[in-house]
Amino acid sequence: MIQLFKPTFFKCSIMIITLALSVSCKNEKKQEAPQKTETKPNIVFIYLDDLGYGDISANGATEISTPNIDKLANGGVRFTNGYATSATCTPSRFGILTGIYPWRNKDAAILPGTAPLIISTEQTTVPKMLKQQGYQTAIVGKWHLGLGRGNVNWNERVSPGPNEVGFEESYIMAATQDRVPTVYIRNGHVDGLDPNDPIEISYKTNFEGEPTGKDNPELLSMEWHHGHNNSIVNGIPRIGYMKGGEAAKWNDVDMADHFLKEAQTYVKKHKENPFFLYYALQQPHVPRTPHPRFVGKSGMGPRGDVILEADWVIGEFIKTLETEEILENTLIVLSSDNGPVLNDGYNDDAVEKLGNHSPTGGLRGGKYSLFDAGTHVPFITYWKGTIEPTVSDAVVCQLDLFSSLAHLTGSTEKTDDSEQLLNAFLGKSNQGRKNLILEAGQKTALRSGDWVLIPPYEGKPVNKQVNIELGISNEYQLYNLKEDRAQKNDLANTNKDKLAELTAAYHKLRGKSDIEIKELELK
Ligand code: NG6
Ligand code: CA
Repeated sequence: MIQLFKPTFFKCSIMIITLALSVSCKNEKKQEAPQKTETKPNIVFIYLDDLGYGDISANGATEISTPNIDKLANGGVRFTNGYATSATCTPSRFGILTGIYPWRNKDAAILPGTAPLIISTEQTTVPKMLKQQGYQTAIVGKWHLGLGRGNVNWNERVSPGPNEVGFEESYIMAATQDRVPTVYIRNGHVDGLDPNDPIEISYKTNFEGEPTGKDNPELLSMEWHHGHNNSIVNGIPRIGYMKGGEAAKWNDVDMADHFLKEAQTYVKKHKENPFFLYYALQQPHVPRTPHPRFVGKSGMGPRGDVILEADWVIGEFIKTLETEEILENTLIVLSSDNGPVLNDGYNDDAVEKLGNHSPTGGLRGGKYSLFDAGTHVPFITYWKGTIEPTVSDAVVCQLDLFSSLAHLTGSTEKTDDSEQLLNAFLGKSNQGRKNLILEAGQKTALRSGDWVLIPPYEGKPVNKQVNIELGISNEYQLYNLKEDRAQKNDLANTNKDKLAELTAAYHKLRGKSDIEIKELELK
């Protein structure tokens, strides 16, 4: 073997490296300018839909095994305090792509399939920012941020959409798997549309002669529990009414394989230059339709089966990065748009077959909730050969990816809401953000250090249909997550100082002036 370094040279290099490291550590706090020698790895967001903190074995699940996600978690940074901005899909997706708190946008709430685009085409987004840095950009999977400007004609090019907010290529489902239109859309065009069988969509009224879940139970292969009783596609009753577009309708059971293929093809075609791929999987959102290969495999019914399926496609996707020899040049961020839910509108045994599995991993609440499980989700960063495997307790939010990735790639873009936490994302620092505003159903709470403050709200404390506590109370609630992970002990009455401190911090972050905050204190 050739000896590359003579011992003295080696010693010397170590000294230089140590010196450089100590200088860079000292500069860490001050350093705001983008990195001088920017690096441009491929960047992939693997974004799951409704996957809970406790749904992966890397986070402690014992009843289900997710070896491929675990490989990323155990070979990268596994965040124990990683957050989506919101407890539902649309606002979280708005947050991760814009770096702006979704509660600043009144339209960032669960959208119907006919909703107009809620990201301004003027807005800087993660893909736009990366495009400016020379990246190729694409989305494959779930969109759910609206399309068009209202009254979309699905038989022409649907625009504006992902391609108008920074994605050079898009292959998406418009909203959710349980909402019409149940078709894939490539760069604004419905994939496989027969012009002689045009698509019509309405979220108000059915089209004459079309069967519905409500009136035609005999046509159903999956029973609805609440909502989900409009048009029937592939035996599954959906939200919203659809007519036409037969040839273009997706096949639910191979959706995961279908998106995987798109993602793999994209990688193979674009690997020569840096790319950003937002790979937004549909699992384990309802309707849960595992491919026959996975049916019955989890023993937990379809919800468990589609988690295994998601884990498998993630494994296949990583294999592609490996065989294309770009895994070591790819930063992967894996997370979920919101916390878990069992019965989200279909009778699919998610409750009945749960057994001892805890999708929240012991956190309180779930999807839709201001309690922690609504937004506290699996969060992993992985970059083979660059990120050292570690577990991080830093509080990080998907919102922070915008400024952090800008910093990584040499862009000066940032937003007020998105904190630059690149060192935390790369596992080099345990320093996360101090304060984070969390959102559920357009109500907000504050995570501050180990503490959570939930302000008083009117409304039902429990969503009975999904059987989830929403975190709503007409009193302030205060929890210390470090001592009380399950939010069982409300300390609002016993720790008045902390309550006052966090209340002031919360109102300040939500934009109240000092005078308004004083007035609130006096009440
Ligand atoms: C709710 C749906 C639920 C799910 C959710 C969106 C009903 C009764 N419930 O309105 O099934 O589709 O919207 O989920 O219709 S999300 O993860 O995309 O935010
Ligand atoms: Ca979701």
